[in-house]
Amino acid sequence: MVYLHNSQSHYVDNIKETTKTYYNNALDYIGTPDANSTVGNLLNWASSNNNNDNNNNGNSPAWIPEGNDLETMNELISKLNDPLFQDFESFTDDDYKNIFTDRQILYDDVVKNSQVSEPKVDNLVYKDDDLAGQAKATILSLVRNEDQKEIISAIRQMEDHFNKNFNYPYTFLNDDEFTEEFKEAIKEVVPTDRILQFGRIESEIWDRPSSIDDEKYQQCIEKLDQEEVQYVKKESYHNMCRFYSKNFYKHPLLQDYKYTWRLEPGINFYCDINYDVFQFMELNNKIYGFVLNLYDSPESIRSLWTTTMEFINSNPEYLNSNGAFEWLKDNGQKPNNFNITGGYSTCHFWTNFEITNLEFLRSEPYEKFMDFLDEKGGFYYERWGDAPVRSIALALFADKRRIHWFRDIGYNHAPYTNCPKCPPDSNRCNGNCKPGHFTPWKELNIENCQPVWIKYIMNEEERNLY
Ligand SMILES: Nc1nc2c(ncn2[C@@H]2O[C@H](COP(=O)(O)OP(=O)(O)OP(=O)(O)O)[C@@H](O)[C@H]2O)c(=O)[nH]1
Ligand SMILES: [Mg+2]
Repeated sequence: MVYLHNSQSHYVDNIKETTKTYYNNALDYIGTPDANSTVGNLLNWASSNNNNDNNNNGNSPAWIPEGNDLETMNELISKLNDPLFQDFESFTDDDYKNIFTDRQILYDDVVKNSQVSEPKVDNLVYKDDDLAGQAKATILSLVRNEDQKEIISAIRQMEDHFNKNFNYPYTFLNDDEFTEEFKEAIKEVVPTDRILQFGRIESEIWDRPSSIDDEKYQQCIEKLDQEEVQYVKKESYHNMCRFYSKNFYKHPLLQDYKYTWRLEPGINFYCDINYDVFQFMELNNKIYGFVLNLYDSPESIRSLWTTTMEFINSNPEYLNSNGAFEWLKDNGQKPNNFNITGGYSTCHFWTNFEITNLEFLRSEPYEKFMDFLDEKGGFYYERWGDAPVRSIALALFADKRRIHWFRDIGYNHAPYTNCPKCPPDSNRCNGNCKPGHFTPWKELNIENCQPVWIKYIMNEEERNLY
């Protein structure tokens, strides 16, 4: 259940409006025989949030207003205005080199040299347990028909390493109709009892909104193209980033789910995951799980941070006093990124892998933040990615203890890998990847922001969790 503050009935109205938009479109969705009832449920859900009910099946709500006093809010804002290294003006090239070297040593120490098996909690759920496969969760893939081969490879690996034991459903979304060939090909690679949902995203949700000025858009992307911002000339990429930031979790096919695990074409999983990761999230009160975190291309998000601070200055009550602020404010590894963006490290969770508690995305701060960003037009006038957008929201509004690094999940999306070192008696990863080998290109190691997360965000308990 999403928790809403007493005074948020206008927010409920917004949800209802969005719901109605989807309702009007839902009849066209593929593979949604019960579209009417799904949407009916959603409308009930939206109204039921009006009664200020924060009961969440024993689990804490994904977002709780902290009720900080003015002084605390001002302190939090001033932390967000300060760089992590305040004495940076006196830094020499050697100082920067030393920071990076120390961080690489830390990364090696934690990832290359420390053995990892499973989280040391007493509530892991294994395949024959009652709770196995019982989370309200789906594996989610936004994909095109032409990505059939690559998504099938990803599904096979998901099944082999995890889902054969847990039988979670898959949800496939597309801005176009899925072909029969695509759907049949997917059905062929999974067991017959696997639930598969195929949904279409309506063009009014997917396409560039009419509020974007066409001439300005063309001028902006020309300029960013000259700066070699990747994919900036692909309008579909802008659409995808906006969709994954502010809309995917409102899709009717996702309304009954609390968690999604995002799966992209062309990725690799290297290690068996023998416990139910969704139940790990649920039973340990996590709202977000990631495996890799990186620095971003600063030219693609030139005004994202200043826009964010504009939002925060008007809505300081959303800040979490236990947010991952240092991670946002690192200026020791890629100071140019920090300067170009006017104060953001550009550190972000690499969202091609993400396990998300959707209740966080459906919460008031996240939704309001998305509306604010969308109005500014940066998904098109720049090329704001869903990864920095989601990451900033999490680092500002969520308690950092509820964001989990799945150190144990061996994963690759080229050119980066998270590869754990297994104990000698384990064949969980079967030598499929090289422990601690972040990338085959040495010069790309500087793109790794994980050492910042380890050093400044994780506490002793989290470091010893594996
Ligand atoms: N249906 C659909 N899916 C898309 C479109 N563009 C991207 N996607 C999906 O959105 C996700 C991210 O897109 P990618 O092209 O992989 O973006 P990326 O990971 O930044 O880029 P790569 O490094 O090339 O993988 C993937 O799951 C894609 O399948 C599109 O136009 N239509
Ligand atoms: Mg990709």
